[in-house]
Amino acid sequence: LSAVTVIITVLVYRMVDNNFGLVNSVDNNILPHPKSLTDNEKIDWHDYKAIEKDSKRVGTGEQGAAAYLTSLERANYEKLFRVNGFNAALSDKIALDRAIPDIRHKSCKTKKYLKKLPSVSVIVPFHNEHWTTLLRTAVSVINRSPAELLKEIILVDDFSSKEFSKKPLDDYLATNLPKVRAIHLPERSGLIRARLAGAKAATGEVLIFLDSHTECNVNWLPPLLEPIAQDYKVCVCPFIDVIAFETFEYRAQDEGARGAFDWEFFYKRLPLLPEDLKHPAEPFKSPVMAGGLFAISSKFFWELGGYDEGLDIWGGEQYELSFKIWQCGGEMYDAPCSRVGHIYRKYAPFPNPGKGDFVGRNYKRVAEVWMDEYAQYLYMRRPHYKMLDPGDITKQKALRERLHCKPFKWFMTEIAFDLPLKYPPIEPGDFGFGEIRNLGVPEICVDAGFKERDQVVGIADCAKGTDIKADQNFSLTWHKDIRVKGKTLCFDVSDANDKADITLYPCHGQEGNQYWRYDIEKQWFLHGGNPRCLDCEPGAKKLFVTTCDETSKTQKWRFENVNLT
Ligand code: UD2
Ligand code: MN
Repeated sequence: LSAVTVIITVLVYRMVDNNFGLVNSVDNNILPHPKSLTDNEKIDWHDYKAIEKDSKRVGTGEQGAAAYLTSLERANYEKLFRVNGFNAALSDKIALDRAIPDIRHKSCKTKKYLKKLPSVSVIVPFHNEHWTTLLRTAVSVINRSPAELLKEIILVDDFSSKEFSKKPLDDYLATNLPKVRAIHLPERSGLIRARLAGAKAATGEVLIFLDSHTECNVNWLPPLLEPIAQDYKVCVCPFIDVIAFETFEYRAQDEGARGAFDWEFFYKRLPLLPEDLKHPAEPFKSPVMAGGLFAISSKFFWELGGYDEGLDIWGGEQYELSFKIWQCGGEMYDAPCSRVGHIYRKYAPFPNPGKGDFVGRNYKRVAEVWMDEYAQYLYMRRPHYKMLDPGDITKQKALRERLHCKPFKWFMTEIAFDLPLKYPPIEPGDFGFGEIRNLGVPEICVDAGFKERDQVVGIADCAKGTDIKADQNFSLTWHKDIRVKGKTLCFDVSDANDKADITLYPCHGQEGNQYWRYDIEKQWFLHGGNPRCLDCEPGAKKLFVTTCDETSKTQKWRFENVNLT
């Protein structure tokens, strides 16, 4: 009898183990009954010895401070900057195990997490990554992860041409970083298939993907793992901090936001919801991930078919996986207590490997498989996508069918419900457009003078739409900015002093310095939240904003066409 009990117990434990101890694989929407009290036990995972040691470090770039090269050291600067898109010469001066500031919300510092957490494989694809930024990524993972949770780090070399990427790297890892190994792909495969190769080789219960120029911060791992331990169909992203490409200074990008996109598929961010703000240390739902840094159970990743293998080189995979997760029964969260720094490069230094518009093809694959009728909004802005051949997508469509994934409309209404307010699929018409004519002085109009970025806008004689030497056609768009017709340059005022200039600057659509309104009754163009009025001095040929004055005649402007609806 007791032998039978032992066998059953072993079986039960094995089954439970495969689900990370806590997951009920039959119905993941119902939290499992705790096996025993100890399963829900939470502990303080902080490594106080390491924190103490880090706090004492001094030197170049230590504690995440901005660092600089001396004039002698700048010899290498240009060359290394050009091939990396960041200050790689400076990286070489900074310790691989430098300390970075713990900028988590204060309530993260006392937060406890489940004692029983799944094991982890960290996967880092890289193509021609610089030696020290690549190794710093690995070292920060090792030094800031509990050893018992970290199974391995797999660096997937996507056919790099820098010679140290092969044998010197393997040798270095074998001698210095035994938990880290490299896989060398025999041809350029792109970051998506590189991640897939890493995921196939991984043995951990949870896969964590990182870019090859990142630094993990204090106690980054438990906040990523706990939600997955509770439900294997949850994907968790850390907060992505900024490592400045020039100085390697470490700082927050903001206080958190929900991931989104616009209809050209640029990654965008939506504000947190009121309930998210109430619990600053708790994970909150995010519609899409930034792409590079996230944790997902290996089980769920492969249930979702991993990534679409047809996605080439770079781009689109963040949307594919995010849509798939949400539409096919999973959830995605951002965990504020997990922070990882990332070098946002100044520019991508890799030449196109002769593959044409691979980003366009990737986007089209994602749109065709996952976005249903919403795909048209992408094609409206990029009409040439209609002609692009996305290749064979039958496998992806079959997967969507087999997993009974929900329609994109569900994703848009339930998860990304506030996205269309900020990024409307169909852009509303302009509030007004045409000539902006002064009512205080006859025949004076606003004139952009064919100026470019960072140049000041002025006034000129009104051209009445005929003079090709005039640049007097403007629109007040639904973004509440004033655009020069035919350009994506906006009227921008950054000076708080009186009679501040109006400068042309690329439109950002975020109001602020580019926020304008037209008051039809007063005939004022109002700038900013603390409004000032558009005004001019015809003698000095100057256009500016100043305190609004009901008695001023030069503050009155007639806008040629105003949309009254
Ligand atoms: C962002 C993501 C990135 C990825 C990308 C869209 C973050 C912080 N970064 O752009 O992870 O989702 O959007 O695809 O969210 N790589 C290869 N082979 C290649 C090209 C790149 O292995 O052919 C590696 C590269 O070394 C790096 C990673 O892929 O480790 C991401 O590339 P990136 O850093 O150029 O992308 P990024 O951060 O601009
Ligand atoms: Mn990156």
